Amino acid sequence: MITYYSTEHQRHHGVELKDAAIKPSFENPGRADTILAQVRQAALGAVQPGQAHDSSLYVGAHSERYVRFLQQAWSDWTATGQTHDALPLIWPVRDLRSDLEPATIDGRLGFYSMDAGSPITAGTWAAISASADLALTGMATVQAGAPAAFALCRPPGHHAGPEMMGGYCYLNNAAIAAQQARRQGAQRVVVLDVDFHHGNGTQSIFYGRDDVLFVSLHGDPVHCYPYFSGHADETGAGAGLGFNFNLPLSKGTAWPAYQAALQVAAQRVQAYAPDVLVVSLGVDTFEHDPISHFRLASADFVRLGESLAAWGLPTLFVMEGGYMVDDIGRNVVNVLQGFEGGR
Ligand code: OKP
Ligand code: ZN
Repeated sequence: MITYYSTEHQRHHGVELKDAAIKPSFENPGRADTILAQVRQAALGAVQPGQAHDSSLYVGAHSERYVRFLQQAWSDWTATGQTHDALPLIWPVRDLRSDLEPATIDGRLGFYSMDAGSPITAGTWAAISASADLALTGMATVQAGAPAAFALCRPPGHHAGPEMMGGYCYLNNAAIAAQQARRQGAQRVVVLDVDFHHGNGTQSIFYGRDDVLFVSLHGDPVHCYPYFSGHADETGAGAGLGFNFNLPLSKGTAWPAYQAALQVAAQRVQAYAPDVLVVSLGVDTFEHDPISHFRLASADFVRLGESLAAWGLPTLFVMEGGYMVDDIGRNVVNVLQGFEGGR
């Protein structure tokens, strides 16, 4: 299968707050580079650049004003005389006003985020727009008839909601691709999220809709980030009721329980009869991931790919998380090769 990759991701290298200190983020450029190296070494297929798309195609998954905020945030920030990475430090929780968009960048950073995990840096817009464009390019390839494509997106996207960044995510690459599939004629789209963390952003974007089914396997939010979404009783709202399916799993989940949950997901997806599948592919379910708590072994990722192939759907893989940099390339390639072998 074709891998879509852009060097623009290297322009985004931010910080995060960890252990009461500002440190280089776990979400670093080496992640995409090591995945690319393994894709090449495994001869998975061609590696191609993405096509540039107009940012209006990000609207639908996101609001217009949020996309504008992202595009202008760094210049708004430097206009205040600051040159270090911008992080939000205040949020409009419960009793505070969340109906007014602040005029200042300090207020806007909090207004448009859910945590301090997504710094705005000089190269953030270049990287996130290129990342979203890879997902759009991959979707075009799948809609043109390819059985599968891999968008090697970085930064990831599944925590980004209609109007918020967070958890290393800014533009929701998978949701943008799903929305584009609908624009281009797909009637029903499934987004399956296998990242360790709940894809709260994707859930939120499609929560009121029945044309995109969101299915997620993830660490139970009782114990795992993002803590405030991902419970099984979040099943959709309004027209979307019944079209959001969360499968929270305990810390320590290994392949047997994971496979069982995947079978439950498969049944729901089959009943929905989608035209296309978008897989939010996080490999932070790996047993040695430094920030996650499942126990999948490298060989299990082959089985994951084989299982997904059995669904028999045109499939776009969109890269999400995975932080054990030495192993994520192999684990990603295992999924993709398992998928190709299982077809
Ligand atoms: C992004 B993705 C928990 C710290 C959590 C943010 C994690 C974002 C994960 N100790 N920090 O879903 O892989
Ligand atoms: Zn994750």
